[in-house]
Amino acid sequence: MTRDVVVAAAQMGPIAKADERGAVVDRLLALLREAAARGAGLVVFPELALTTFFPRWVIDDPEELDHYYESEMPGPDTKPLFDEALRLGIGFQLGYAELTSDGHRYNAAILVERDGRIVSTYRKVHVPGHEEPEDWRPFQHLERRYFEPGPEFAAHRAFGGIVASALCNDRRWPETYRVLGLQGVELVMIGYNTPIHYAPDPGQDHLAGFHNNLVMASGAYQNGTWVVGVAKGGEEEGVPSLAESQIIAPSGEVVARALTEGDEVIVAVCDLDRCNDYKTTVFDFARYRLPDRYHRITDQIGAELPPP
Ligand code: CDV
Repeated sequence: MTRDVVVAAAQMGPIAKADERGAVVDRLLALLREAAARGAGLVVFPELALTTFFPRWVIDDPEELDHYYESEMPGPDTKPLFDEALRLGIGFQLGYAELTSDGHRYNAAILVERDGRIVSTYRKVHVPGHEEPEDWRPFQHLERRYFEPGPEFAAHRAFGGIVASALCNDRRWPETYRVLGLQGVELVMIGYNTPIHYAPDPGQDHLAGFHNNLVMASGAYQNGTWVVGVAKGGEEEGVPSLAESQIIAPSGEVVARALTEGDEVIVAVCDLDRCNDYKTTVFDFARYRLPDRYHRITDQIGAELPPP
C-alpha cells in the first residue's frame, strides 16, 4: 500500500529590501503554478517568504518595522496566492512575519489545505540571534528583537497524513522532531533563511551545507518522518545565504535537492507509509523509549556538569 503525497519545495532566491509585496507574490505564483504543473498537491515556501530577511537591520521606526509584518492572512497582497492555490487544488505552507490583533509578533508559517481550509498557523519556537544591536557583526541577526517564541510544536491531520510545520533554527534542535515524532508526524515542513557566515564562530561557515543536511536527515530518520527543507538562498542585500533545499525520506536519504541558489521547484513523491518502516521497528517509541531516563530533557535548560 502507498499513501503518496506529491510535495514540492519552492526555493526562492533573494528578496531585495525595495521589492514590493506584489512582485514577490508574483514570484510565489510562478512557483506555485510550476509545482502544480509537475503534479504537486502541496508546495512548501521558505521562512519570511514575503520580504527580505529584515532582522539583519536595526529598525527603530515603528512604521518601517510594521511594513514587514502581515496583520491578516490572507491580506490584500497575499489573497491572489490563496485564490490561485484553491483554483489549482494545491495546498501550501508560507512563511511570513505575523503581527497579531493584540500586538504580538511572531515568525510564522501558515499551512493551507487543497480545499483552501487553513490547517494551522505555526509560530517559530526557537528564535535565534540577539535582542540588542551588536556592532562587531558584519550584519545583525535581530530575530529576538522582532519576534517572540511561539507556544508549541503541533502536528495536524492534513494531506492524507500527519503533518507539521517548523522554521529555520528549529531544524537544528532534536527536540523539534521528537516532540512532533511523539505525535506521529509523517511530514515536517521547514522554511529557512541561513546566512552562510555565522558571526559568533566563522569556523562553522564552510560547514553550513553539511549541518543543514545533518540535522534534517537525522531528524527524519530518528523519528521516521519525511522532512522538507526550503531555503531563501543566494546573496540577499549583500549577505550570502544557504540554498540547498531538499526533500528527505524517513530513511534519512535525500530524494530531491535544489541545484541553484535562485527560484527553483523540486518535487518528490512522498509515500507516508514509508514512515512505518522506522516507526514500527528501530524507532518503535512505545516499545523502546524510556522517558523516565530522559527527565533532564524537560527538567533543565542549560547543561549541569558532574561534580568536580
Ligand atoms: N533564520 C534562522 O533561524 N537562522 C539561523 C541562523 C541564525 C543560525 C539558522 O539556524 O539557520
